[in-house]
Amino acid sequence: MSEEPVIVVTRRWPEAVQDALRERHPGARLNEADRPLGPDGLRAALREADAVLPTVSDRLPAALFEGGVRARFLGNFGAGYDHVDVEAARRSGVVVTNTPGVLTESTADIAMTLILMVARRAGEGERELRAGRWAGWGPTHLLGSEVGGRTLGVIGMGRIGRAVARRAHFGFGMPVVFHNRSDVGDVPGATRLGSVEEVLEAADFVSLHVPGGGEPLIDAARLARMRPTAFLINTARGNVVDQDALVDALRSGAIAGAGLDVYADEPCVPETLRELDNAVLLPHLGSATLETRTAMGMLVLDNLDAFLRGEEPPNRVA
Ligand code: 8YV
Repeated sequence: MSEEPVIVVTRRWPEAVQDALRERHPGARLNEADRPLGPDGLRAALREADAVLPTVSDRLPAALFEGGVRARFLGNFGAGYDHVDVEAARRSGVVVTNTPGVLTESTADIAMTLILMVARRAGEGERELRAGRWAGWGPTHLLGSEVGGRTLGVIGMGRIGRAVARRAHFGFGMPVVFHNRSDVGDVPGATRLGSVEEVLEAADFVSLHVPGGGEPLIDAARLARMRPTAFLINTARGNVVDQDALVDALRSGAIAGAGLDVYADEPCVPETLRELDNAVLLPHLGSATLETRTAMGMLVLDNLDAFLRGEEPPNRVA
């Protein structure tokens, strides 16, 4: 690309990344106000810019690519990209990249946070105390479940699944069972089972680490395979779980609780879920550390610059 490319960043990024982008591409359009562009703004960005750098908060369905776009590069700030119709992007000649690897540890930490919070009723306790409802220590006050020694079931043994398994097994002495569609070789401290159902039946905590998109992997029938004392942890994507079926399972006591960081239609979280005390609900914090978000942004820039130099970007997904 001989002339200075038009680059649109859809959200505000950590300062160090914005500084690096300004240095490399002084004309880049940043979004200091951090107001999501929305469908019209994204449609316009795809038509005005050579490179658009979106996040999970930007939906890019096929309709936005219809009629042709100017953009040749979509550098997603995030590992998951089910908010982008990558087939439509490919058909329009747009290269898509993501940011895997750099958010593994922070996302695994949030999965462990949810495991501990939901088992030990930490959210309930905090709400009680802050509301001035705590009447003092009691032998039967807010009794939770032990975590150490309980079985963790991991569905999707990629980078993040492994990082959670490592924490759980070596940090908390938890036996780990897992399911992965393809063979992933040996995972220290973990046993591979033949199906999702076997993991659901065996685990005290089920942690999901699969990509989003398509039909929910965990539907009513699969929730029914879990133990009534078990907890479901989701740091992957909201659409991996049938959210209404989950509400039913939490209400009826079919499962003991859930720890969620992601939702089907973010940032909407239905009242039916918010009113449940046995659900711990975080606002998509998986990768939310300054270190990780900075590393994610730098990886977006590396992919962008490789593309602009005419090289294959390191994290191309389409
Ligand atoms: C990111 C995530 O913060 O990377 C992912 O897939 O879910 C998050 O941790 C988000 O995607 C930013 O776009």
